[in-house]
Amino acid sequence: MPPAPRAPPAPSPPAPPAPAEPDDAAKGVDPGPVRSGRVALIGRPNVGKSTLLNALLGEPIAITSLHPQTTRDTVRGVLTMGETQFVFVDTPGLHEPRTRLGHWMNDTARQAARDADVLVLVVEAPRDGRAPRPVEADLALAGELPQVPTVLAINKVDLLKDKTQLLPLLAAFAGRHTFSATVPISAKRTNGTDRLLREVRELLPVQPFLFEADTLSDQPVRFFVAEFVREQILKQTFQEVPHGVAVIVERFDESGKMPHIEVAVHVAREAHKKILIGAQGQMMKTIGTAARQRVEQMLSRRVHLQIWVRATPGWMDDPARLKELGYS
Ligand SMILES: Nc1nc2c(ncn2[C@@H]2O[C@H](COP(=O)(O)OP(=O)(O)OP(=O)(O)O)[C@@H](O)[C@H]2O)c(=O)[nH]1
Ligand SMILES: [Mg+2]
Repeated sequence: MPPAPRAPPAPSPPAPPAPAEPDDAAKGVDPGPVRSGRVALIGRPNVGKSTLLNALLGEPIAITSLHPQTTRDTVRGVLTMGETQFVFVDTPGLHEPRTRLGHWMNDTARQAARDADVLVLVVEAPRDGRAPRPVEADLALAGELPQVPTVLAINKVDLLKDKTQLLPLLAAFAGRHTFSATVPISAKRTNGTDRLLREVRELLPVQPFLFEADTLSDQPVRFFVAEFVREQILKQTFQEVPHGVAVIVERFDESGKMPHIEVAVHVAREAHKKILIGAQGQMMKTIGTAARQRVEQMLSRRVHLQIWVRATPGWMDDPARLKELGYS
């Protein structure tokens, strides 16, 4: 199984042409030493970590949604710009867990933070018309970060007209952790991301690249296929259905003309199976078509995608099932 390619499938995942840094060499400016390292994006659910990963990479590899706890496992994306290689690690949102799955997600995020060379703590800007106070849970999170160089990214500033409202936040966060820089951003509009990259670069260790310069992700295609199916389920269903869904690729056969992929969708209740399949299978058809198109876009080739829905009650609290589904 090849890692995630951009186009076409290849043993290592090709990335787009390196985004041009200001051409320092042409201007006779020393571009500085080669730096690289792991940069973990940490924060509460729904603050926009995955949207930020996609904005930084210029490729939508991480799934995003209106629902909190969209990201379940780390998603790694590599960005190579000139003399710098950023290995971004998107993480599950840290939350009060109610299931074994939730505990595993939190453990995964905390481990990614400990393994990182640089952290980006992502928090939300206050909205217009609301008190310009930091969210207490964000402050608590800042207080428990490991001692790793950290940039504070205040996201969703597109929703805030009066930017002076950010000032009380800066002081509050500075009281909980040492931040090397604070950068207001809008991940959705790709605003502030250039400055964020410059701040992070300064904190990366001087060391050779960790991956080939054209790598987009070191995770396999089958990981992204499962994620793209889950993304469509998140988009099409509501309430408890999306939280109770796990997706696993059961077959990825590349022996024929077109890759043949079979995916199992596990739902937490029998009733959810009916919802997902829909009247005359219409819901599953919509999900399957959209997911197939995303996979084809990533692989730059057509694929055959078959989806099976299975009721697996209680999987989110069953250690054996969690292991089978890759959450262990
Ligand atoms: N207005 C606005 N919305 C944003 C911005 N960034 C993200 N969002 C929205 O916030 C919601 C959550 O975004 P995600 O990127 O999935 O958030 P996340 O932090 O990865 O969430 P989890 O995976 O659940 O931890 C989505 O509806 C995004 O479109 C932003 O800069 N501005
Ligand atoms: Mg996410």
